[in-house]
Amino acid sequence: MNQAYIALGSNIEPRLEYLQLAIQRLKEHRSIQIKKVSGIYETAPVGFTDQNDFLNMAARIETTLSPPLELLDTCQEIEHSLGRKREIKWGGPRTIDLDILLYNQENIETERLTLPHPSMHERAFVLMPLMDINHHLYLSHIEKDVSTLISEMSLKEKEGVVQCNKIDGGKRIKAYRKLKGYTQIGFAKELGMSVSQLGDIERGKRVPTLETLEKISEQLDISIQELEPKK
Ligand code: A4P
Ligand code: MG
Repeated sequence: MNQAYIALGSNIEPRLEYLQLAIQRLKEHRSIQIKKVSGIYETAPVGFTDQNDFLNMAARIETTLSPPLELLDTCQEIEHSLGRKREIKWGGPRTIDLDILLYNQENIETERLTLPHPSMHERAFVLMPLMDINHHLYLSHIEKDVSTLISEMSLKEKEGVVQCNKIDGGKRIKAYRKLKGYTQIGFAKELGMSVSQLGDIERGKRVPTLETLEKISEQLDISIQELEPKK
């Protein structure tokens, strides 16, 4: 059996649905078994930055598809079936992108396929999901494991990659705030923070401190557990 890691990304709505559908198609494929999937991360676009934020995740699979070009064909069929069009030549918006990161320990460089994926080790939106799957995953082509690579990344790179449970926490704060009839400006004032700070929390871009959460829970008269991101 061959072991492979696949990175998935979408930045055209409904993003979550595209990810779910792609995982479902991989699952349904008779030559593929999904062994583990990562959490879902919302990530700022890298490269061509004038486009929507992505949702990214990764999966570890086992497959009898061999050589790896057969797996690439399958990934591209799934992309196509989910409406993927290639309008901007590189790195533009997409309903779904399936990249093969690793296929066993193979090193391949052909026109259609490069393995390991050439930029995987530089991208927080690939490495953070991979770390969910396997902390100690060792990338032999650069002689480092995933957690070391992440620890070497700048805070700025990592900040652009937010686990979705934080987004959910922010959404809940926004929903309760509206329920209680607060405007964003009014509520930010109550909390002693700026509107943009509160906006970042509600969009899941900033993790509220415990102190802020306590204030929010007091103002909205709900338990702090209600506000915490779901684990
Ligand atoms: N190809 C070569 N090697 C591989 C491989 N290991 N896996 C070829 C998959 N495909 C591989 O890919 C172009 C060609 O790469 C394919 O024809 C295939 O034969 P594509 O999917 O058609 O086009 P693309 O995705 O726009 O190009 P590419 O090179 O995959 O772009 P990137 O570098 O992956 O950039 N920011 C965030 N936050 N999250 C993202 O997911 N993705 C990109 C795409 C840019 N910025 C992003 C994200
Ligand atoms: Mg791609």
